Amino acid sequence: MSRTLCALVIVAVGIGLAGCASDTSERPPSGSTARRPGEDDGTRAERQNREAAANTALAERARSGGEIDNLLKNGSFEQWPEKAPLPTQWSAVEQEAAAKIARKTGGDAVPRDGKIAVAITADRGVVSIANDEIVITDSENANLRGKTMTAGVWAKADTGTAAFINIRDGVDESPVTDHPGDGTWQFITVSYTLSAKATRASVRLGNRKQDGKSTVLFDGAVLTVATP
Ligand SMILES: [Ca+2]
Repeated sequence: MSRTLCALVIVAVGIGLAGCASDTSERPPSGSTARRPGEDDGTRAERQNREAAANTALAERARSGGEIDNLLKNGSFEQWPEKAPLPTQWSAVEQEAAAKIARKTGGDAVPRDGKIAVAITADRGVVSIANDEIVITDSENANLRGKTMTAGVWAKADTGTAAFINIRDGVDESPVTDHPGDGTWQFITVSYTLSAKATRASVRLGNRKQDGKSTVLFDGAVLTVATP
């Protein structure tokens, strides 16, 4: 199926890109809104309400400059040696994505937080990074399993459906939240209840424009356990 036809199919039916991409890691992350094991319609709605409320709470705290209990060790990308391809604690999700990721200081790309931001230029597929330090095992961070987590980041993009954030837990992933594309710094959030079998809690930030030219900026990423 051609790329154009794929795009038409997605617009028309609003489904994912299954069957159109050769490499699943390069699909636009659609995320799962499906019912979880053991959930009925009522408990599913309850979870979704809890996640929506957590999004609002984190966004309000970030916009007002309130304190956030951030689990990310390098969410603001300040630890990024000049010659390193990626900020410390962050990895490229797609093969060769590192070539599309740049360290931005001052100038046109004034960082939103501290002195360094990350710029991600679109490729023909999705380009994204994810933090890699929060591993979940029976003996490590096991308390995060089943918890509702909220992630947020300051993002800047001139075009819609480009800059996105979502959460991955090693089993599944959350839906995506996009920057509106109005060219200003906006704090975007996403909440997700981790699987009882989660193996990690990672925030994925990327550019899903797939036009080979649009560049988006991210700074000040946070990941928190949502308070009930
Ligand atoms: Ca920064």
